[in-house]
Formats: sequence, structure tokens, C-alpha cells
Amino acid sequence: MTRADDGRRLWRHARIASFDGERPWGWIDDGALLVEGARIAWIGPDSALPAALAAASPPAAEVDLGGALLTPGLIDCHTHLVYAGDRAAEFDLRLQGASYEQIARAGGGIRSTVAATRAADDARLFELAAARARALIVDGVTTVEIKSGYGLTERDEARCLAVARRIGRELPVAVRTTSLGAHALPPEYEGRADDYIDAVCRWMPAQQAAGLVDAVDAFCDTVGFGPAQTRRVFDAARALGLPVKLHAEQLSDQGGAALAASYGALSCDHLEHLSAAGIAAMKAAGTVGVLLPGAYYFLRETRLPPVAALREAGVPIALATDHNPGSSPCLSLVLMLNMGCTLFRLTPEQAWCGVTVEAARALALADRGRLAAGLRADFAVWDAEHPRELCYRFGHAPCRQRVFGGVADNPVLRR
Ligand code: DI6
Ligand code: FE
Repeated sequence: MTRADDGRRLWRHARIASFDGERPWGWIDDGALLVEGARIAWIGPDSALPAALAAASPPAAEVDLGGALLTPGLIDCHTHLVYAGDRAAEFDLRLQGASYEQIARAGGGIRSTVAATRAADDARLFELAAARARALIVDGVTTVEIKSGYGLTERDEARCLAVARRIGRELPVAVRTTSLGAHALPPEYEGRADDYIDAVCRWMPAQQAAGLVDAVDAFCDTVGFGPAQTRRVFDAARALGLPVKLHAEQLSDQGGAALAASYGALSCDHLEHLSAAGIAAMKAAGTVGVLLPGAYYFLRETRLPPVAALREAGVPIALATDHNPGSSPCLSLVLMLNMGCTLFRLTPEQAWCGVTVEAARALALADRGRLAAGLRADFAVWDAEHPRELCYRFGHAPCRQRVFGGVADNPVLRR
């Protein structure tokens, strides 16, 4: 008999939503998945397994999933995980009638998060961000995008990006970093937004040289930065060969999506106020629309993103948590499946594509988001029989097991 191969592990008798191929959900009714090292070696119907295994040595370990659901690991393609402090007191004040301006004058709002982040040392920032990353991990996430944007000085932005990189090194999750210096105007630049944008552009080469940045983002809105300032950030990114993405059309229509698309943006995110011209530009550029129902819900927005028009135009749609302390203090991508369906009327399959294939597209990662031979062995096993159950229930934590780069962890071990 051939010797068992230590690098090969087999998962059998799963209901698999692979999101690969032409069938809805990439569905495999009684499926098997063979992992070799960090990659998927074979996936298909369990009945076809003997033939698939015949030519090679038997796997060292075999798990019978007894019909449980298996999907790609979830991809959260838009988060602001690195910051200190919280805004729970601000939440309380708002519910007692305080306005956003009153809160800002009393030292609250985004600037309070910036002050707390600057005051925290690297170890504390890591501890806080790692706890948030763990919450996403136990919910089935295997890849997360993390933005800077609460440091807003050269040193503090670099520190936040370095913390994000450290999460990718020390926790079982893949991290993509995004430099978001153009998130908000720091107090020391009050009345000098153009000077601040100059500074953001000046910091970028050093961030890239230090290996801290995979993409560049900006917040283009009335409370953020204008299109001309966004363009300067994008020009600086382009000069370094860095891909761009944009917080676009969240609170008003600034034409940000069309601007970002003209730079070949990976994604435009939020999009509640997106115009028909913005949709057409995104379609032409292959830009992904990232919907963020957590922020829509938490800010009690009433204007819906144009989901039907995006769908009709064939713009790929992703879904993310937008985890941040001010507008979406949410740490469950599974909950976004439900909110994407209930609030934005995505179908369950569209919502699922939004946290798998399309989220991978929004991060330009071709080796994940689907389950197929040769791709990364990043997947999750759920206490469910069909993925639509995760869209239908909410407030639950159905992830039974997660496999990251071929290595299984137990999501019940939370700390
Ligand atoms: N859009 C948002 O909703 C958050 N940032 C952004 O670009 C708000 C961030 C905060 O209030 O801390
Ligand atoms: Fe955001």
C-alpha cells in the first residue's frame, strides 16, 4: 500500500457551495475536497473521489462532515480595524438628542478616535485590532482588508499600517492593507485641506518602500475631501503603481465613482448616492461596487444604493462590514449577509458572491473567493445545510470550523 501523504487532507460528505463554474452557487450536493499543503488539490462529488485518489498516495487525515455546509472562507474587503477608543458615549448622546456638530465641539466624532489612536502605543493598537480581527475570524473570515485613516500624521499612519501587517503575520488571516490618509482633515490642518493632501501624497512613497501598502483609498464627500483633492491622491498612487479605491457617493453625489473608475479603481464603496453615469463608468472600468449595509443601518440612512441598476448594468457587487468606530462598529460579516438581503434586497446568492468571489475581485486576489483545484485552501464549515440559511437568520454565529491555508482551526477557541 502507498504511504499516507502528511501534506494531504481530505474533507468528505459536505454540501459545497464552491462559487465556481456555471451551476447556481457552484453547488455540489455530496462533495469532497482534497487539500495538499496550502492549496486545494481536488474538489468534486464524493462519488468521483476513488478515481481522483487512485493515482496518488492516500491522504493522512480524513474528516466526514456528515452533510454540513462548506463554502469559501469569507473575505471582508473594507474595514478600518486599527484605532483606539470607542464612540459608545457619542452613541448615547446622539440618542439623547445631541447633534453631530455638538458632539464634535465637545471633542467627540472622528477626531476623538484620531486623538485616542495617536495616544495609544503600538502594542495597545495591535492588541485592540487583533481582538477585532479575531471576532471576524471566528465568524468565518479568512481574508480581511484593513485601512489606515485614524493616525493622520506620517508616523501614525505608518504605525497603523504596520499594525495591520502584523495582524497578517501573527493571526490566521490574510491581510491586505490600504492607505487612507485622506480619510479626514486632522485638527492641525484646519482650513488647510490642500496642504494636508500634499502631505498625504508626500508620505506615500515611504509607506510603499516599507512594504506597508497594497492600495490607496480616499473619502470623497462633503465631510471628506473634494474630487480635485481625490485626484491628487490618485495621481500620487498611480505614480507608484499602486491601485486605488474610493469611499464614493456615501452622503452626496460628488462624481467620485466616475473619477475613481477613470483611474481603473479596484472598487468604489458605499454608493448610496451613485448616479447612472457613475454606474456606467464603473462597468466600463471593471470596478467593483462594495455595499456597506452596516453603515447604512447605523447612520439610519434612508437613501438606498442603486442595487437594481448596478445589477442590470452588470457591475460586480461586494459586501463588507466597513468596521469602524463611527459609522459601523460591526464585527460580523455573516450579519452583513442578512443586511445585504433585508436592507438592500440582494438575493442570498448575490449576497454570498459579495463576501466571496466579488470581494476577492475588489482586492485583486485571483487565488481565493471560490473553491477550485489550485486555489488557496481557505474555507469554512457551517452549522447549516444551505448558504441561504446564513442570510435568513441573524444574530447567530454558525461557523463550525475554518480552514486557512490548509490549516484547520477551531473558531470556538476565541482568545
Ligand atoms: N465613511 C464613514 O462612514 C466613516 N469613514 C468614512 O470614510 C466614518 C468614520 C468615523 O466616523 O470614524
Ligand atoms: Fe469605510
